[in-house]
Amino acid sequence: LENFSWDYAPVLSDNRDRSIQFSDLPGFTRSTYARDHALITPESRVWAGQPNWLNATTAHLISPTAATGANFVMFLAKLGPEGSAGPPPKGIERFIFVLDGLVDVAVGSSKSGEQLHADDYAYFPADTPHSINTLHGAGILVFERRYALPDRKAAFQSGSTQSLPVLPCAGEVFLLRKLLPQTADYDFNVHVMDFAPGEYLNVKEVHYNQHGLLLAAGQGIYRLADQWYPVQSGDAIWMAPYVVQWYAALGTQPSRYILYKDTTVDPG
Ligand code: UGY
Ligand code: MN
Repeated sequence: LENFSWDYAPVLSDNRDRSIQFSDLPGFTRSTYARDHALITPESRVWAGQPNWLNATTAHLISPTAATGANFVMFLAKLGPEGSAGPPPKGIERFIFVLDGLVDVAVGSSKSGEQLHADDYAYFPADTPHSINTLHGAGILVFERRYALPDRKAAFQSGSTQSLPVLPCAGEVFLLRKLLPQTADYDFNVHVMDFAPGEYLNVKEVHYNQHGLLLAAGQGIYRLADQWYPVQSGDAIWMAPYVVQWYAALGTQPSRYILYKDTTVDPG
């Protein structure tokens, strides 16, 4: 170190450069898992291969461990060229949302199916053989859970987020789209919620449903229980039943989040 040239310039900088990556600080992360909520930020993701997934890795963010009591699994999957997903376990339904690349999905033994782009989604009912492949690579968000409605029947669904209608939501200013049918055949839904900078949830929500959230764009403050977390795109959030939840979109870009919500839990 005797001849090291010390640079004192950063000491006087006000750290307002938005390119500063706090996640690069040794030992620093915004990630936290609490009793009734969690924030899982990109620097905490651990990628691993999964049985029967080919040329693919997944980063599991939420799963029904004893610690969380979650009733669903949420993970990101990166598929390399000619990558494909393995089947979910027996009794498990699956929802995918394409974040990047092109994904070919097909149901049953059919070889030709549909090609999904970023912003498109597909839902595969439990015990429905299907394929999820990519030729050149893709990134997807996946929700899975045990189908809880033995007397009902859910059907394969697919579509593009943008082509869905914006639904009325009394007292709220965000734009809401629901990606699955709002019928008693589905035990969860996936909401896409868009906020302009400065917009926020009117209701400081407390409810019996669970959530898994991926902030797909933007920045803001998420309140969970009695904590206020600065959040940005790429962050994932787990919300247990009855956790206090509230969001304010900030910064210069619109916020969009993709939200799992169980719909047929018995509130009693
Ligand atoms: O539908 C919902 O429960 C949704 N508004 N919750 C949320 O954004 N945290
Ligand atoms: Mn909610």
